[in-house]
Parts: sequence; structure tokens; C-alpha cells
Amino acid sequence: MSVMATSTNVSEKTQGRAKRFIGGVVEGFYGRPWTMEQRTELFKREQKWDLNTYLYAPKDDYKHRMYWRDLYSSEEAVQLIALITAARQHNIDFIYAISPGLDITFSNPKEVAALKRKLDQVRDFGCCSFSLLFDDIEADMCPADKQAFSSFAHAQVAITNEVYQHLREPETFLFCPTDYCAAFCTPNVSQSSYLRTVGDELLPGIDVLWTGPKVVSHKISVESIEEVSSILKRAPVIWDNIHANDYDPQRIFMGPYKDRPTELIPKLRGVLTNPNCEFYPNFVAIHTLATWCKASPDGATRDVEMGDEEQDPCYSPHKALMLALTDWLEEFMSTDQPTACLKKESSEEEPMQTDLGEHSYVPGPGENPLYTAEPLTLDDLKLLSDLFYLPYEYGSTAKTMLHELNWLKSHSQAAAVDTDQTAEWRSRARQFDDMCEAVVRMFNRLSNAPNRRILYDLYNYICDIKSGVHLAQAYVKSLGGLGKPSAQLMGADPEPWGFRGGLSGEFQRMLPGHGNRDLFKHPPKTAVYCIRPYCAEDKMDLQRIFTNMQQERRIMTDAPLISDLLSTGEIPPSPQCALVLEDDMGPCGYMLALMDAKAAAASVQDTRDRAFEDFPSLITGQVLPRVTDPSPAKRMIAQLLSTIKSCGSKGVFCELRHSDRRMLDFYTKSNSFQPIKMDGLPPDVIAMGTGL
Ligand code: GDL
Repeated sequence: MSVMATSTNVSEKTQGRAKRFIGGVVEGFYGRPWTMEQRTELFKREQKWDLNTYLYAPKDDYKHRMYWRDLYSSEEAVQLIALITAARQHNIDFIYAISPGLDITFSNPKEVAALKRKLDQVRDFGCCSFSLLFDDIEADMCPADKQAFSSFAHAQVAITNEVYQHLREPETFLFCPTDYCAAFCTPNVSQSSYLRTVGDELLPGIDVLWTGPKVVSHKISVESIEEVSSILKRAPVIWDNIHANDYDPQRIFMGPYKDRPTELIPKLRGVLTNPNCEFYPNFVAIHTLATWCKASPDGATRDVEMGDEEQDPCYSPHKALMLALTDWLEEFMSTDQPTACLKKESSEEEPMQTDLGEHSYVPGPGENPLYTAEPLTLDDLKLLSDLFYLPYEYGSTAKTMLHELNWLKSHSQAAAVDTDQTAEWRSRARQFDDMCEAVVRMFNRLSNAPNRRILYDLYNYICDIKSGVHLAQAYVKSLGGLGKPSAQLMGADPEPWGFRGGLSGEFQRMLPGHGNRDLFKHPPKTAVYCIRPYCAEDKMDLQRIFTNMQQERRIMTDAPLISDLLSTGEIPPSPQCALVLEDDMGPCGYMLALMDAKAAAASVQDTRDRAFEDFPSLITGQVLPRVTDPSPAKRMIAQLLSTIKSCGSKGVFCELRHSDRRMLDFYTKSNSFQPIKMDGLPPDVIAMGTGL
């Protein structure tokens, strides 16, 4: 077997000729492959939107991967020929991919012959472009291959070069490496010996697929592409998994192509999107990619209107989305289903649906009027896209709903006792309810849209989000006292939709990191807090925080506690016992402590007798309501307790007014502080303490 192939006249033919940018779709996901009819529909769309390529690589198609050696039967041949012909008719380059990596023995000539035989068969069907994929396979070679090749990369490259030459160096020939993203490279991209071998040994006419920094890349930067191009010695074709959903049955992505600057275009050989498994909901994914591919940073075909000056002068994801949704709305409203679906052969795929238009029933006097559905709107589709946006980002409405639910949850107790807050809480609860209703209305209008195929692909997802929103809506009502503590959420014998997610959901909830990677709960902006030692300049800020919190809770401090005097600065904290919490808006909380509370009490003539023997030290603090995350306060307390303990104190207490629900709740939920009996405290004050 020839291990190193050399360049021939054929490749020289293509040298110097600018190759066109590859733009299109890879059907490269796991699960049920698309039907022939859907693929043909795809070619039509691609042509209409100026995309030029389709890569045939359905992971679970028998003869693409698992049974890669098997030739196609005559029935299958008829179908493939029809597909290849349809692609040609629509000016789409049909690339046939094969994935032999699960079990091929690279060093066995019979295996290489089987691969060539299979690709020859597809070439005879009229296919001119090919691809060898080595993604998602074990990187270990069998003993025979270990003997024949110095590395896995050498084995893959040798067979790829050989097949490429056997097929006479097709103009388009793609190779998918096993290390197809930066995260898979050891130790990193520029030092990867695997990629170096590919770069050095793979014939120059073969292009390499690359998914970016990760399998599903949030962003793809120009620098990252320059880095990988340098080691591969060629510009990669991006296999983009941004809209792929085969890894999570509850998610589907209908946000715009995004976070890939158009400056990338001249640095890439192409982009192929591997989208959602469901064919019809990919309208947005493919339409917006097409818009992106047309955005040219050199200014030649630059559409000024399209740009988003702040982000990318040539492309705005929002505008691209609105263009896509406007076109999609038309498709939703069309009953123009290909006639094949009513024919017998495809009746398994689609239920019977006939147009009743001409003979529709007219109700008589006194009868129920016929049900007429409200038509779907562009706003409905915008909402749909917002709820199912992108893998690392929710759309704007989804973000607002989560934010509002979180606020309503965390402010329900304060609102229950404070009339000003009650008004705000109720108004925001009403707005939240309206947003939930909009989701239900969208669901109803979608369910009534004439184009049933799109609906059926979306149905599970929209049903799921409707139930989720419905539960949240009921919960907010119960928080505001407008509904019973939701039977759906907490009843003794709830229906199964009260505990959704099945076994997989159970497992997820039991794992320690559950929720850690939540897209909403950890937005980068609010996650950054700084805890630092108190300094003299902080005095005014601390007083302001203290007074704000007192006023908010309408507390009169004519009989101040030692804690109050500590907060106002009238009693100084003990050395190293004062911490300030800051966020990007400035100081937002503090924690102060006194090692010897008895001495401090005496210094201000506070003679109330307390349990100072067991709890000689005191701690106090406040955190503004904008800090919804309890962890910064926990950290400050932990740090102070540790300082106090290291100074020899045997216990710490705090004094809390009943109206200070936030801190009360906080200490109650902490595992260490317990209510303690302290004589002499005013009736609205309770003490909690912890031994050290
Ligand atoms: C992958 C697979 C792809 C799958 C995607 C998303 C590549 C090259 N291969 O790793 O088949 O659809 O993840 O799950 O991306």
C-alpha cells in the first residue's frame, strides 16, 4: 500500500484557480436521517438562498458508517441517483461522505479496496465530490495498523490520499480529522502532532473540516482560524454545530447564525452547518447562514443596511433573523404540501390531510359558529425563536422571563409585608403572567397554522415549553396568593407532567454540579463580586447601605443595638474583622465583627445582660437587594468566623430584627447559626449564635 501519495497533474489543474467559497449544509447528525423528499426541498432552498453545497453524512444511515463496506442495492441506487441528479439540477454540489473509522483496518489492502469499490459505485451514480470522515471514533489502532503506521494520523492520511488519487483528485474532497476541534487537540492546536501530520502529509487539494474551539463552538474567532490554518497548511471548512440538537432531546435551535465575525470569510474555505435533526425548523439556521455567507468584509458586495456597526459592519444577527422569520411566516401559512404526501407510497410518513376548502360546512341558525383560528404572526415566530434560540444563549424574551421569575421569587416575602413593594411585585407579576399568556397564544396559533409539517417537527418542543411556562405561571400566582400553593407543583399525587424529565432528569438533579452551568443563573455580568478589607474611606458607603436597608424595612433606631452602632461607625470593628462587598456598581454589602461584644456594650453604656459567656463575639452585616446570589454573604461570614476563631473566641452571635427578613432568612438557612436565648433584647429582636 502506498503510504505517501504525490501530487499529480490533476491537482495542478486546480492550482491557481480561485475556488468558490463552500457554503451550505452537512447532514451530519445522529438519529433519523432526513427523507429524500426533504433533501430535495433543501436543494431548492439552498439554490434560492445562494448556498452551493450539501454534504451527505447522516451518522445513523446504515451504509454511511456502520455498514460502510456494503454496496447500495438497486432500489437504493435509484434513490441516490435521483438525489444526486436533483442536487445538480439545483446547482448544488453533492458531496458523498463515508465514515469507515469505526472498524476499518487501514493496513489491510482488502479494506482499502472495499472503500474504493463503494466510492466507485457512488461515482457511477453521478457524484463528483467526496469526503472521508474520521470523527467520533476510538483513537486507538489495532496491532496490525500499529505495525504499519507510525501514528493514527499517518494511517488516516495515507488512506485518504490514496482514495483521493484513486478518484482522480476530485475538485471537492473533504477530510474530517479525529481531532476536529481545538478542545480535542493535545496539548493544544499549534503543538498537536496529529494536526501537524495532517497538515504536512495530506495532499494539498484535500480540504479539512473543523468545528472550531469546541464540538459546539460558542464563538469562532479569526485568531483561532489563523492558528489552525497555520498547522493544517490550508484554510479549513467549518463544520458548524451551532444549530445541532442531536445531543439533547429537549432543545432545538431557531436563533440566527451568530458569533462568527464575517472577517472569517476570506480566511475560510467554507462553512457547512450541521443543524437540528428536524428538517423543517432549520429554516432560520440555513437562511441566516446564507445571509452571513453573502456578507463580504471586502466591501464589494457589502450591504450597508445589513451591518450591525457595533458588532460586525457586514452582518447583524438580529436583522438576519428578522429576514428569515419574515420568509418563514409565509411558509407556515402555505398549504402547498408536495403532492407526494397524499400518494400511497409515502402515506406512512404523513397522515392524510385534504383540503376541505370547497365543501366546507356552514353552520345553521342557532348552531355553534365554526372555530376559526387566529393567524400566526411575525411576533409569534420571534417569540418561538427567542424561546429556542442558541445553545449558549436564550433570546431576549426568554431572558426577560427568567429574570422576572427570579425577581418575583426572591421578592415575594418582602412584598408580603411592605405595601410599596407589594404594588411593584403585583405589577411585575401581572407582566409575567402576560408573557406566559403570549407563549400559550403562540402555541395555539402555531397549532392552527396550515403547514402541518413544520408544526409536527416542532410539536414536542412547543408542548414542552408551554407546560414549563404554565407551571411557572401557576407558581407566581401561588406566590402572590392568587392561587392555591400549586397543586401541579406540590400535590401529593401529581400528574406526571408535574415531575418532568424522566430518569435522565432524576440523574441530572442528583449530580452535585446540577445547575452550575445554567445559562441564566450565572450571567457573566452579575457573577463578579469582590470581597475586600474595609478601609476608612468606606465609612460613608457602609452608613448609606445600612440606612437604606433600615428605611426599606421602616426600622426606627432610637434604641440602637450594638450591631447598629457597629454599622454606623460609632463602635469600630475589631482589627481584621471588617469586609466590604463590591460589584461593578460599587459597594453593595458589608460584614463587621467585634471580638469582645461585652466590652463594646460597656463602652456605650449598654448594660443589657446577654449570654456573652458562650458567645463573646458579635457579627453583623447587610447586603443590598441587587445582590440576589447568597454566596458572597456566605463567604464574608465564613471568612470572619475563621478570623474570630483564630483569635480564640468560643462563639459568635448576631442580633436580628424580625423585619430584617433577608438576613434572618440567610442565617436561618446557614447550617451553623441557631436561635439562642439572650435576655434583655427588645421584643422585635432575636439572637442567633454559633459555637466555634
Ligand atoms: C459531533 C459529530 C456530529 C454531531 C455533533 C453534535 C462532528 C464532526 N461530529 O461531534 O456528528 O452531530 O457532534 O452532536 O461534529
